[in-house]
Amino acid sequence: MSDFEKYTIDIAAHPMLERAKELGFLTTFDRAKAQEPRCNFGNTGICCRICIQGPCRILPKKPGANKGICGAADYTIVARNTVRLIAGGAAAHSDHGRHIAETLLHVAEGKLKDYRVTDVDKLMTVAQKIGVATEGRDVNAIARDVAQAALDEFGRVSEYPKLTWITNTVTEGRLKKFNETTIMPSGINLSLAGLLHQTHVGNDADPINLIFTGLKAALCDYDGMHLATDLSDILFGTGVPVVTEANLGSIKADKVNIALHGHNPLLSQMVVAAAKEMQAEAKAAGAAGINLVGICCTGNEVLMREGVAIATNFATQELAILTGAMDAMVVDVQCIMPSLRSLAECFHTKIVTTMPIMKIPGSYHYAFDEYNALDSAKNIIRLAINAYKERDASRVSIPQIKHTVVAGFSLESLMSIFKNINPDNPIRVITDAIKAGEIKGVALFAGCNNLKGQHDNNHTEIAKGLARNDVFLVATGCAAQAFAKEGLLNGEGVAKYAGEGLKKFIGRLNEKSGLTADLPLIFHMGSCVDNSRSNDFQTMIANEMGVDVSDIPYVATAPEAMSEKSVAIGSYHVAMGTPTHVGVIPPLTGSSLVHEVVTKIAEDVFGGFFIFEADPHKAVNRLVEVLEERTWKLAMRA
Ligand code: CUV
Repeated sequence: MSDFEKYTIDIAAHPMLERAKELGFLTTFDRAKAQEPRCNFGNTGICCRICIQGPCRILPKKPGANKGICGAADYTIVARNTVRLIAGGAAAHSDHGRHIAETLLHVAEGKLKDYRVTDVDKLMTVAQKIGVATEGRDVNAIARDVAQAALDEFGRVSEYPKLTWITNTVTEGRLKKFNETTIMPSGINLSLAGLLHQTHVGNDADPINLIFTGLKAALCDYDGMHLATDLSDILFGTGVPVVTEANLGSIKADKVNIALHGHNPLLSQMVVAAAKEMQAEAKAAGAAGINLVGICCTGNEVLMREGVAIATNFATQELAILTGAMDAMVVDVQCIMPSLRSLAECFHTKIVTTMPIMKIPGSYHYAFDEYNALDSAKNIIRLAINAYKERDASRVSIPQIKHTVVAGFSLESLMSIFKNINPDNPIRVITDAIKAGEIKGVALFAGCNNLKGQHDNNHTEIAKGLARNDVFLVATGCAAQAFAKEGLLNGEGVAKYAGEGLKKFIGRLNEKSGLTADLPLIFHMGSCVDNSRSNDFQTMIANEMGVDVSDIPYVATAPEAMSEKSVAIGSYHVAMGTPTHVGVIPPLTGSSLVHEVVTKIAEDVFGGFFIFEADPHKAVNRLVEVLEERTWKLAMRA
């Protein structure tokens, strides 16, 4: 096996890594290797850098050094470090949500000419869900109240009322649990600032108290994600099934290629709209047109709503530039490697940053102006068209590898497929299949890439293993993109990898789906914030079964978790009662106490717990075991 094959299972990546080597450019794969061996203190979470007397690291056997200078024990340090990761993730997701909410408010106030309420049905559903009056009211008035309710989630400083998007979306059982355990937040900013205060030097030393605060922050993550999903649907439409393609082969040699990368759909949606209008300009420059491709969650957002192809996922973002055919890469926030800019120097590619909180020295910054959003997008496309004119055709080398993708499964679109089978009670399509033993339950695949393992391998191996075991699979984020690139998001994926029960189940859906394409092995639900769609799915299943979410056979897995956001997502899933697998050993093994709490004791309190298992095959066995145990318990209750 060549080094490149060891790095990633994605065969489109191999020739690009070869190319990087020829150019002398060290990719993220090389940089990951260069970081080995990792510092054991950092790797196990017992390096404390919270005050500048430090860093302190724990040497268990050295008298005096078995605690930090302040006396903090391993469990305090590990707990503080972990909950600070959660705060970072929750801040990122919720700030993204806040940005969308502000835009919706400005739309409702008639201040923005380029945005509008696209999905009025969704607006009504969300308004009713959170208690905003709709009867006889104008769309903009409702939108304003919904947007204001979302913005109120951030600045509230009193302990009541509690966060609206949690209160109105989870099961009664969860609500009771969150209140009893005092992890129910009222204000997002309040909770996150409170966490930073609590973890300051000389503050809370109690790991359990810290973990509970961490879970409170994780619920803020859930709230911010959920409102981001809802409000994005209202502004841009709720995803419906689309057929598109994925992998580097979706980059076109004869077109102006623009990659949309990051997380926030506010600008990328405008780029999609502008591209439709500007095909002629691209043709005048000698290209066959404009080709948009997505990377990371912005890519997932425009895939769901516009059918934009996926170029690649997080770990291989640099490789899109190495094709020599990428004219511009437009980035907004989160998961954007600073290395893109120096790599772009080797080609004609323009890296365009667009948000005030995400700049890269040396790249182009086109400040995104929501008041002139379409013009902002057009200017960026013009930059790409000009870059195309500088492209050196002799340096273009696009791996001709891509797969058909059937995606766009918002919960609404999934339910409308279920509705074709059971018009009166669509959710029973899945609960009946679980009760009949046709499928073993549901697994959500979420999260990133992490080069501590072979890129995309954990994602695909675990998915294939669970599919063989008749688990219904939904996915978001870079996990969904890994599946797309590997050809699992289409009917062939079902034929190759589904067990008999799952095959039958999806076959039944196919018969009545009304779609021209066969349904995929794994249902792509969108970006990371769209994990909230999966949470709503869980809630619906639990309510239909008459139990709490902590009782249903529904698991989550982040096979290649990387970001702070993934820590926040995983943590709130545990609070939601979900057994949550992480395929990378996170930095908390330095405290056996914290490790025990999150992998075992959490189950007694919340019903959910973490499973840390780097081996994909062992992970499959463990997840199937958990699903079978829950199904068995449910059958006992019946
Ligand atoms: Ni938000 S957070 S690497 S792009 S999924 Fe991809 Fe998804 Fe993780 Fe980032």
